[in-house]
Amino acid sequence: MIQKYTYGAPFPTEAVIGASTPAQGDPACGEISLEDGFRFTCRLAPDDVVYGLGEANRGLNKRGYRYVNSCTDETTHSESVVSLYAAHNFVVVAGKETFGLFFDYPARILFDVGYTRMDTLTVACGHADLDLYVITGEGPYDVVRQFRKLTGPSYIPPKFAFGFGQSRWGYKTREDFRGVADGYRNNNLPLDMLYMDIDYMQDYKDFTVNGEEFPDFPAFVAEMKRRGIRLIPIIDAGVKVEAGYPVYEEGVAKGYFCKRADGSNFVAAVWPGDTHFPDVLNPEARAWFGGKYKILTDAGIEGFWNDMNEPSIFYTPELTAQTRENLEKAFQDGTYTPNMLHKQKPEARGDYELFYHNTIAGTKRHDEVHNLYGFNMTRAAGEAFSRIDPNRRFLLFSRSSYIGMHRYGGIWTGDNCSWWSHILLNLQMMASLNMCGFLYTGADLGGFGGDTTRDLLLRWLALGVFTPLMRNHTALNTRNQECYQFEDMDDFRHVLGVRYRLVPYLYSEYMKAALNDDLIFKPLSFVYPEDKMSAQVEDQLMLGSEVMIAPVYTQNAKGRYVYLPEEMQFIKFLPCGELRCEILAPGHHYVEIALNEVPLFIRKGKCIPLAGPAETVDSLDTEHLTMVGYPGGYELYDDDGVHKDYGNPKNYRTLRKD
Ligand code: MIG
Repeated sequence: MIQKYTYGAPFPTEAVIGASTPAQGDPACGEISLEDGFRFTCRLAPDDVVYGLGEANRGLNKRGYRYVNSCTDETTHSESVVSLYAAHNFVVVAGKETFGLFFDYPARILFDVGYTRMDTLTVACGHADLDLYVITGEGPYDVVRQFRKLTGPSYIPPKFAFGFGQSRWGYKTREDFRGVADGYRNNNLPLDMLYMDIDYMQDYKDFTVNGEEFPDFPAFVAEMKRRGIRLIPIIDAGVKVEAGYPVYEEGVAKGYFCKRADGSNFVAAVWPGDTHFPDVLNPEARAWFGGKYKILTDAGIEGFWNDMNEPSIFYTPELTAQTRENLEKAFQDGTYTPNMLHKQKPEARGDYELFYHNTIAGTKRHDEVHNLYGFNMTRAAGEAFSRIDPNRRFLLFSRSSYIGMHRYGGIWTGDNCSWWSHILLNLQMMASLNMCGFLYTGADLGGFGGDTTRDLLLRWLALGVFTPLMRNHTALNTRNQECYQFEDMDDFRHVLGVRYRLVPYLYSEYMKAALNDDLIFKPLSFVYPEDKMSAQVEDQLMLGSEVMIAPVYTQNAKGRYVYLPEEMQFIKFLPCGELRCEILAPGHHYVEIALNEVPLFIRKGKCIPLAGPAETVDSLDTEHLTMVGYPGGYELYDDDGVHKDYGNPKNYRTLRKD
């Protein structure tokens, strides 16, 4: 059951599209205070687990810390970070009593999950204008599934998006891209996508291409496509202020950019220098900005990643003036410290109080609707794609997001680091994100910030093999991270190869989850509610209905401990191409997993299909699949991967394992 409690005058975020029952008074599961903004409080029993929060730091069980949902460009995801790029305001308290809470509120909101007091959950925000949805059900999984119905179906990418992609901030020239394509193709390393970071643009102007490097961009897109590679360009939120640049001029003429209080266009400096932000909370402006993606789809582009849409701001002219004043004063007072020059975040600086949106609910200052910006930038693109070609799927994922955006695109989890702890964080986030509707998602494999190592990349890829978005991405000036940059390339060829062998299964499970508002990744406790130990497992996940995954995430380890709630078949993909299968009894085991092996576990009585090797998704032979696991059947979903004919019964076929 879903009950909706309305406080004040909520902003229409459009996160929810499903049905709920309006309720009177306050929810029975907690206490509400409206004294100072809004505050929800409830007691947590000692064994209660708190799931959810989607893209957030720390474990699957969110207990023991605080999280501030305020979309932030955060480049160091250390343990103490409280805000990342997204605001996914959904939690499930599971235990003594089980219920889900969705706080549909578009601005900064605090989740204190046993931080101030270990036995207390507090959710607080500045204004008592929100809808609170309280979901009760049979258990956490049931609650999550009801929530997923409430917020609508997840985005479905084209099938090629299940291939492997290579990215790096720093590829600039045609020769850079050709070089990476050669590195993969000439070494028979599978690859489907090459990502274009900001340097493909002319002076960082959205929807432009550097004309000197790419004199005939459609021809270059076609050249790559002939090699089985799709180019996926980045789009940033800010539109460069530059006379003669059509996107800028049109936006100004039509009044589609965010405004200051005095009605002038708000200026924020980002990569292009001064920019204006398209007012994507205004439906007309959103349609206009979305329409610009057609410039690139007309050139043959089939996918995009939307960046900097928290929105990230380096500085504003207002801030620059203010900073100078503060510094001058500090010099005079003798209170100057070098810290004063330290880059603060736009929220702390007050940048988000400097501009306004023309929304469906009237004029709103940005800080009041802050968490909806990335959502609506991506929605702009998603809605535009349905106009450009209603029956075709485009690849689309975003950095910033709010619940509701999952209907329009996926997300990547932003600027992680080449740290072992971030493999585990990647795993844990996958399940939390699925709970919030984000199915097409993944992390920068190998790590974005810092220098990767061969073993870190291999272990991380062995997790990435299972994440719908499988992309190796790294920052400017870091060590080369493409799979052909390391010794014994065979190991990389093997691990990437396992991904392609699994694509029919992963795609099938993705589509079933998307079409039934279900999850691909689940905590073990969702599948084994009776098994007490399962609720404590933080480093393994259930994948689809058949598989459990347990990646190695510590350096120099030769294997790991794993917990099995029931008998399972332990499968290792060996570098020679063979599989090693072993039945393991329920309980704890130490399993050996070499650096060049990919482990997975098949649940008792289940089986999964495997394809033969391939170097692109398009060249996979999905007709001839072999089955592994226990004798029985598997219902495979498959389709052309391009169009939207999801309801066709021909998309299902049953495969058998003897
Ligand atoms: O300020 O476009 O998270 O993936 O490589 C950095 C350059 C801007 C941040 C993204 C990252 C991307 C980078 N961008």
